[in-house]
Amino acid sequence: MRKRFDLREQVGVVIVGAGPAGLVLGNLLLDRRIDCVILERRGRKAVEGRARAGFLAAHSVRVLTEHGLGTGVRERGKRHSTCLFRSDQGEFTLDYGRLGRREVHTVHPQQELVRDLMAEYLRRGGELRFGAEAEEIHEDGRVRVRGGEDVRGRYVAGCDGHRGSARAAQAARGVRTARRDHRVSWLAMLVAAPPSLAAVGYALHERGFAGHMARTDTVTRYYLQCPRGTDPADWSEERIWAELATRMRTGEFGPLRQGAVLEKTVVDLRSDVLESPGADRLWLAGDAAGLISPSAAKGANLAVLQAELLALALESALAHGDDKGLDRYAADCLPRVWRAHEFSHWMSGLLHGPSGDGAEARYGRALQHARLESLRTSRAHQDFFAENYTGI
Ligand code: RFL
Repeated sequence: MRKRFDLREQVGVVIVGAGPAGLVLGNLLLDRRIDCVILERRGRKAVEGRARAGFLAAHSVRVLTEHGLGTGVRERGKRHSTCLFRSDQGEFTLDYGRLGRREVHTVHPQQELVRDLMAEYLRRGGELRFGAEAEEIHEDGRVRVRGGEDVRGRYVAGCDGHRGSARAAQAARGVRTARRDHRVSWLAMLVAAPPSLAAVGYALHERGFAGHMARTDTVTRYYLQCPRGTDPADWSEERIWAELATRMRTGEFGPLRQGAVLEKTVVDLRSDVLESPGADRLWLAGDAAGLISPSAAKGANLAVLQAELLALALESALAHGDDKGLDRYAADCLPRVWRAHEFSHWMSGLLHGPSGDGAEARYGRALQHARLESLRTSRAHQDFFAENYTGI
């Protein structure tokens, strides 16, 4: 029988949120025999069905594999090592697996990763409460659960995303946030069709960016840059495919494999980083500690990195009474977080040119093309791209 914690009792770590950050952390803590409980505000079906990321960096795969969490990624994940750029100058492919550090991505949809992690966490005897929304996190490690009893932890790990209660608690302590609104939005779609390209596709067009990313043999993600405030309902399937065809220049490079649009949401590209990812009893990881725009596919990978670092620090504190790891947590993760943000910002500049016909817009678009041309022709630039594209 699995142990059910009496939620009034103090546990080692109360983890708020069962996304990639919370589930990796929970598994790593159980591996180190640190007791924990995960509180998740949604139901299991909703958590397991939330399609978001898909590209796992080599570092993430290493962490999963080293901790016995890599079976799904190994068995169902697909190696990915090329990307393709299209513009009015033609197209070119970068075989980034042969550039930079020669690292590749593994494509494994986030909802499958979450399912794998959840199954393993429960198999290891972990306690996971669905429908348990943390309303407030107190300085003494008490977490108030909506409609339920308080839970108390020696430590609380805020892994509840960028709109969760951990952020609110940090803000109440006066922790500041650095943020950037990239002033760009994407219509993000999941389509019931096999990938149309063997590579990640980035299309630069005067009408805006379009992207293509493999997910599985039968599902592909597409992106269309759209104005802020766009209502997805205004985008019929017909309009989506016509716009994708224009921006991906199918007349020149061949058709896309079409299928039903399973999901369409608008994502506003925004980034932020909390200047401190925790103190005392409350420590944050993943989107709770910083949100990164999806332009370079880094968010889930940063979540895995931070969960790994936080698990080590919490183990030292709880098993050995040594707080040095927690004291160092910010210094260990923030430089890597900022490097990912810098690259993501660089990528955003590459993918999104300004619209309009004014002098500033024309200048901005010319810079965008110069950057693309440098990437096409300069080996040094390609190595920079590859190292940062796959690196965490
Ligand atoms: P998550 O995944 O948001 O999980 C947080 C969990 O906390 C729960 N929760 C609460 N539970 C209890 N009490 C509360 N008060 C709570 N408030 C929230 C939520 O229900 C949820 O289950 O955060 P986490 O774990 O930090 O993981 C972050 C990643 O999900 C995110 O960064 C990525 O999805 C970003 N991202 C990508 N990242 C990549 O590394 N590679 C990609 O290819 C990639 N593609 C993407 C993306 C994000 C996208 N969107 C939708 C923004 C593509 C898209 C379109």
